[in-house]
Amino acid sequence: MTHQIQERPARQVRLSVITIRLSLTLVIALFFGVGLFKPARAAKEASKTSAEMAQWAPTSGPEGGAISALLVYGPYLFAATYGNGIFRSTNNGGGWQAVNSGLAPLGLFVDALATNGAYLFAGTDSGAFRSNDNGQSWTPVSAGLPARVSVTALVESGGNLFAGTYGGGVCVSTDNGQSWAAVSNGLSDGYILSLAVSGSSLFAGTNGGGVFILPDAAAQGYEADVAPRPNGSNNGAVTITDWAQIGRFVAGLDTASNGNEFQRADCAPKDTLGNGQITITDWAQAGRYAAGLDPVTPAGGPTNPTASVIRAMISGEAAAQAEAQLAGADRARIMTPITSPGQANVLTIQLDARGDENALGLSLRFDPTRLRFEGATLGDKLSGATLVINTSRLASGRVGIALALPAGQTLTAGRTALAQVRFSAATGSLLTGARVSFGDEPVAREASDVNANPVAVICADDAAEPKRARFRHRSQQRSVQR
Ligand SMILES: [Ca+2]
Repeated sequence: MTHQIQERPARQVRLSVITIRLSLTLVIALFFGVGLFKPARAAKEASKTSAEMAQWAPTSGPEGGAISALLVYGPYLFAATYGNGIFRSTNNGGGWQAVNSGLAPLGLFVDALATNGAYLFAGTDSGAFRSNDNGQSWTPVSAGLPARVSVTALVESGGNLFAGTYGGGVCVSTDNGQSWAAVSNGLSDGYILSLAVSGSSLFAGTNGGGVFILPDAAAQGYEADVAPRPNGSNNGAVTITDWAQIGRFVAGLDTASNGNEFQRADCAPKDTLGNGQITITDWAQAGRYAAGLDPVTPAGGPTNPTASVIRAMISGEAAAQAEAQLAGADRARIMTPITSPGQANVLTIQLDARGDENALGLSLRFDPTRLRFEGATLGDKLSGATLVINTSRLASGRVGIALALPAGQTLTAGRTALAQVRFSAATGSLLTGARVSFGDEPVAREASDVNANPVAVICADDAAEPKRARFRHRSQQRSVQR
């Protein structure tokens, strides 16, 4: 945030402006009101009954003083007041009920109302409040908001919630108010009175500084800045904890929320700020940001997994299998049969490395009624690498493996043992004829080069009784988008 948070000017100033504006409005209304009832005009309108003419009518209240905001939500009409909290009507204002449970006593000075999904939000002189029961009860959600400033405006854009504050600029929440982060770079007036959304743009009306535009409101934060979840540190620093968190997304141990978190996590390819898929290359790219090999970049790119990428994964897998069959040579063979149940057996995953690989991901499939996964360790020559195992799918015979060298480092060209995976025989089973093959769930097969570009690999695994499962590069890179 570039501006200083200043002490708030006296509220009275603002109220007196409102008072003047109201009285002007009254004068204008009176002036035109007189005109409306000129005889000539009345004759022109004679065919319309008075009920058909546009005409205001009072509702039954609420008896709450200055109404600062109105919101329609489902069957409810909400009226926020400055001093008496929030009123709700279920019959278009025929009756009003105060709904201030949790709001009183601090949050009764309400400036703004907004919704996002099933949540209602109120901006008050004492921070932000949230309700998930149609206003029946409210809880404060101000973590990360500047202290002692009013929330004067609230809008939703792309699933993110934006709060305008009086003296603290604009803040964004990507988790429905659980946490907030400042998004005020370039905002030279931090006294916000109004917010509006148009397409992907966010507009902020300030107290004297004019109207500011944030062109891509969905793009909050920085590429690969994902820790701490869900907003990242949002300060332009991408560190090893961000890299580790992206490793967890890649390995399927955590799932990035659609929207801004996905946008930041999907950071490769770098040139397009992502491709709608969080894979090994994203991990490698996050490593490059964390190591300072690439300058930290404002977030952008896809906000959701894209269907075309899912198709590409399927066709990529089928293509790799077909090509592996043609190539013939690099079939995997089944592990050494184990004759005594309970004794572990080691499967080595090998890669015929080109020498520019930085990170790899893959999954193994096995018959859980015959094999039990016991663990995996890095290959002997990869002691500096990080190995992440996803064991959440063992019951369905799947285990995910992701490994990465430190950013900027590569495998040595030639045949490399990536990992040793230990299996034992499931209870009452022998291993003879048991098979292990490559898969894409929970971790998609992909290798990343040192610059976070995908590297094509063939996973050859179909033959019976493999001793080693092998990764082998195809001669040319396969495009991720097919
Ligand atoms: Ca990506």
